[in-house]
Amino acid sequence: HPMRALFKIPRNPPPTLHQPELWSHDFNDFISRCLIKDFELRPNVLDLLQHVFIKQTVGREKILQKQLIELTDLNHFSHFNPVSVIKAIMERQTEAQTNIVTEQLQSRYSRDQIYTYVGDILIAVNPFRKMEIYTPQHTKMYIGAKRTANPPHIFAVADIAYQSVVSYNTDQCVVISGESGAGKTESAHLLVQQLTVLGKANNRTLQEKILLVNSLVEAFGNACTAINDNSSRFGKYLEMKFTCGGTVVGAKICEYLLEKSRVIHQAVGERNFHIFYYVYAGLADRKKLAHYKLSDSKTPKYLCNEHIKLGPDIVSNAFYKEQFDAVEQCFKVIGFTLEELGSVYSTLAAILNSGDIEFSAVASEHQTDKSNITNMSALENVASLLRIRSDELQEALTSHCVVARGETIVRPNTVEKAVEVRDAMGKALYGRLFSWIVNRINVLLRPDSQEAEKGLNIGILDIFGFENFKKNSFEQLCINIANEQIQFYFNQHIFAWEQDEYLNEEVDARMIEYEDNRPLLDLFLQKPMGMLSLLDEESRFPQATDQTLVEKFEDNLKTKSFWRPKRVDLGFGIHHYAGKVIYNAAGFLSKNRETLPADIILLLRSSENELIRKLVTHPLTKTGKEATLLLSGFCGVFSPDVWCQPETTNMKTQTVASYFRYSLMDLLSKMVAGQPHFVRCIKPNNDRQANKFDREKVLVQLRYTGVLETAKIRRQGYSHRILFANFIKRYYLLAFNAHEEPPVTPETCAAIMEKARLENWAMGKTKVFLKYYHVEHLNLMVQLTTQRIVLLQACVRGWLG
Ligand code: AOV
Ligand code: MG
Repeated sequence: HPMRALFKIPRNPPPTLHQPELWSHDFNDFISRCLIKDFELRPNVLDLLQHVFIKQTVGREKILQKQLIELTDLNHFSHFNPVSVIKAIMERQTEAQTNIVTEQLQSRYSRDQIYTYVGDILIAVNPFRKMEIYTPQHTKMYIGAKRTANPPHIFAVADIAYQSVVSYNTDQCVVISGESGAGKTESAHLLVQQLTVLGKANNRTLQEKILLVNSLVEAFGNACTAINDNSSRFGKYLEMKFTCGGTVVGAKICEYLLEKSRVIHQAVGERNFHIFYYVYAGLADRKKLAHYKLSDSKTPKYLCNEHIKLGPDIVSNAFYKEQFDAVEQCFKVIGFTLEELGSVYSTLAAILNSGDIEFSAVASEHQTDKSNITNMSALENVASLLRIRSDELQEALTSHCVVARGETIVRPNTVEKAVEVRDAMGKALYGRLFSWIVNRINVLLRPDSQEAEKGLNIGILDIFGFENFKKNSFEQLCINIANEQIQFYFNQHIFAWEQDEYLNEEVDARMIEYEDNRPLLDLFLQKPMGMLSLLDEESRFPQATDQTLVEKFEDNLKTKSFWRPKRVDLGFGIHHYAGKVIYNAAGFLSKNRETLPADIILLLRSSENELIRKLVTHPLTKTGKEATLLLSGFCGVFSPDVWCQPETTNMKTQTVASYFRYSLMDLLSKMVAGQPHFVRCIKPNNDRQANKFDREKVLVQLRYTGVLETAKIRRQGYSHRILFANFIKRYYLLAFNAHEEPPVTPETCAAIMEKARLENWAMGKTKVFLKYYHVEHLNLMVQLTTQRIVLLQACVRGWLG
């Protein structure tokens, strides 16, 4: 039949289509469900149309025509020709899909419904204002509720993750993604909030502590950027630990890739990490500035930008003071000692003071490249705060040792070099302080060993979102690669694995095309010719410059995703999955090398302050060999071999790029271990305004995150695949008597499915393939059946009694 050939209609249409009651009574609903909700014309709709048109059944054409016109806006048809209608519908599919999802989101957004499900993925559109949907009533409403019983909500995601942990005893992982300012961090907070309630933390303090941990690490790891006033400058993976019974017993944070360069420099319109301002204002309030060698009239250099010029701006800021009190409270509740707190403040104050150490060139007859410290008071301040000797600090900043032919020679530092050492010290101290706080939190919130052994995890991933500023540097490159990697994980999980499984199980499902960003990740991560490897290689040459680096990129990276824009010095462009970004390679090499001279490390180790000594004694993060081992042991679908082969050359110092690579793999290995749940945050406008829905902006995000393709695969694909035996064990009650033991065969499964009146499932070789709504339906039916059995038994007992 021509229609069959044209639309590849299966020879045996599903039996239900021949049951007229299905489409005659419920016709409108059926069509609209297929066309609108599924965002595409499914084969069975074609079947249905064929059935109606070709058999000219009961003169329904007029009604159908009207309905189709209403639904699809195909009013330009002068006469009703089924083939052209179907063709036109198909042509408009792509366009319609995109528009329908956007429209849906927009109309919901205008009704204050910021959450929407696409399949089992939650889309969250940032409201940019306080919503009354996180009250204790809402918390209650979403506990153990069927998904369709309540409007979509982030609490429902927490509930599903929690119920899965308890029912299936497997780790879960919630992956939150979206561009900068889209609402990831807020979503992560809400998840933790709901999970602590679900986990019925019987000791209230633990519940409180877990909630506070988030705020605490954010005070240290978040900052105001041009895009987001509370932008995460690190990646955070928070694991909540549960017993098999579902009680929360502890938590653990892994932090990734803190943007340390922010300590010493902030771009125009941006700020340093929140904590510096909080501490400054808080200490002023308590008249303790002098104690920490800070001035209330002169702002430290590291905090200066065009927003804040004067000390008083910070000192008299009431919000900062409040935040300082809150942070201190967090520290105390979580269990930090007062002594530790004092050391934390001293370290922060030392970093701020160190930024004010200035150098001048000393011109002498023999050596013109020596440097001198011009303001000794700043040096003294730093030394006293760090509890080290100031003369040794002076020496470590203005000179360095070289070992030549077994002899140690002291060489002076140029002003440039001295500034580099000073800044490296500031960055290192801050980075290590941050890691120390996180480690300390982990110790304080560790469940006692017995519980931890059998423990289950729900991990929540909240990283820094995709960024594209006017000027993008090394930090943006790392952030965007991390986002690229998360997108890859998403694709692998949603598309690649799914399709592999269909093939293996010989299930006939239509393949969905999606944007595979693997080539891009290869461009960054491949060894030895990927961008990060090239950067490392160039970082090893002392005479290399940022210019030679970009040239090296240009010579080696031959792909359309990389280009050199004209008229931009040191510029190069990357076409990321989320858009094109122009980077500026100025500073790439020094940012990548980031070496803290041994003299400084040794000096800090001699500190009389225990915390300072700790910061430089133990490597707080895995380095060198250990990292390489992890990398080489972790290859697979998520990280192909070419990304994680061990280093071939022996790097004396670990570079930021190689540490970054290690962190990415570490992060992935954690995510892969759990069953994922996805939350996609969408930013409705660039102005952070409430009630403003910029359609174009949303469309772009929907396109690049693959939400539309996800919608398709979640509708067409089968989100649940259950082994025959497990399926029968869970659901046999629906078709068999309680005492029966039906054989583990596909036929038994089919019998259950038919009894439950489900359609559109598929039978694999070893598994039943179900859509998520099937599982919900089955679970509900089992619940009802069990209730009925219990009732019956009660009645029978009543009769007998
Ligand atoms: P991000 O985490 O995705 O950005 P945030 O979670 O920090 O984004 O959200 C940015 C701002 O949007 C917040 O400070 C809130 O003002 C607002 N917001 C987000 N979600 C909600 C919500 N559910 N209700 C009310 N306001 C909200 V970045 O960390 O920059 O990638 O690196
Ligand atoms: Mg964030």
